[in-house]
Amino acid sequence: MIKAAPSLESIRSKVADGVRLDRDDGLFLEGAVSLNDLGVMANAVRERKNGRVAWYNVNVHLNPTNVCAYRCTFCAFRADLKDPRAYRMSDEEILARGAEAHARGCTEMHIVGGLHNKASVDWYRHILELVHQSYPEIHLKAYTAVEWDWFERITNKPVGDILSEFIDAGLGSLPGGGAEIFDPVVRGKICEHKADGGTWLRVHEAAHRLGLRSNATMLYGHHEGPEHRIDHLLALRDLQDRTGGFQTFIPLAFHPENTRMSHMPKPSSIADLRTIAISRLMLDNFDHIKAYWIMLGISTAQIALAYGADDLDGTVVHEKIYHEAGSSSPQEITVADLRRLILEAGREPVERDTLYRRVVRDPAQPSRWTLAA
Ligand code: V47
Ligand code: SF4
Repeated sequence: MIKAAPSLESIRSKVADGVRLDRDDGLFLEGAVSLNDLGVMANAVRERKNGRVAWYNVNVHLNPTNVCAYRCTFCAFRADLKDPRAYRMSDEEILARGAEAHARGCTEMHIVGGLHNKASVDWYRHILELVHQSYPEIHLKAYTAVEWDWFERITNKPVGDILSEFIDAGLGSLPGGGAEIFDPVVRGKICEHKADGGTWLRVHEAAHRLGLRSNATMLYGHHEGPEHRIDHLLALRDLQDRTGGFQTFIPLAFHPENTRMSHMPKPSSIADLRTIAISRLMLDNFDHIKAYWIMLGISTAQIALAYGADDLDGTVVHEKIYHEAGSSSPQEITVADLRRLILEAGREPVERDTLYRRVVRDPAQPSRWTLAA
């Protein structure tokens, strides 16, 4: 039987009935559907999955080093070993960051950085041990698939074994970074030597098989086209069908400033909202879509809560990767501001931990928290 070409009506009825969209539907959404129509459909899916809730968390970032053996053309964060900007944090500095996170009542520390040419895997594991032993209540969401692949390359051990050793040191889950765009030709233009798309997926699969949850990302607004974005989403959806280990998807808009692609424009808010809505529609087996306010800017992130997103990420103290690339978002946001932004968007703010469990704060002492029963 010849398959009918997609139309807005056919996609609307699939979305209403909870029927999975296919690649042709995705390409149709990309090329022929208005932002308003995308938003209405994505919002329906978002409300089906998360009701009125918009999630946020209280977290801090730790980028232990900016020295990196790779040279991704989109990266403003990395430095060569001898660059005056190069740094590698000492144990004292890392522990001070843990103490600060504890004092602020953070439930999560997000740890990612460069692939330091002179650091051993032991150092990366030691960072987790340091923080975990002093502050075991803080969930460590650590190291992207690119870093795990690097650890595999420098130790010659299978990633499953390395992950198990790091779980013993305090690893709680994996962040979604390093996915960029899986298409090999586009990937070759922006990050030629680092882990390829198949490796990124293999690392996350290994993590899921060990019981770890992880996140997924997609970097858009550079050399990729609609077909690369749709194929990227489909590859994530396939893995999620097999493992169920992904928690949230985070579309990441390319920030050109201070990068080797600084001649390119930054994606518009329209492109941001379209990407969020299409992601929500294609990733039917993901519970959450995150509008990362640091990357989108606060206003677009707030509007994204009506275009498929149900999560704003968190207070994000000490973020470096986007601020080096010209993000004009503030360095951090207070919980009161996050809650106000969410309420203003007509949503119900709910604090979560990394694993999307509800967090309850002591009103008299907000840095004290427990998980809801
Ligand atoms: O992998 C780097 C991206 C990622 C630029 O898992 C850039 O909860 C745009 O993955 N312009 C790291 N993007 C950040 C990341 C992340 C962020 C928030 C939450 C989570 C999570 C994960 O940032 C990199 C790369 O894709 N990136 N430089 C840039 N100039
Ligand atoms: Fe290194 Fe990551 Fe920057 Fe690529 S994106 S150069 S792997 S720090």
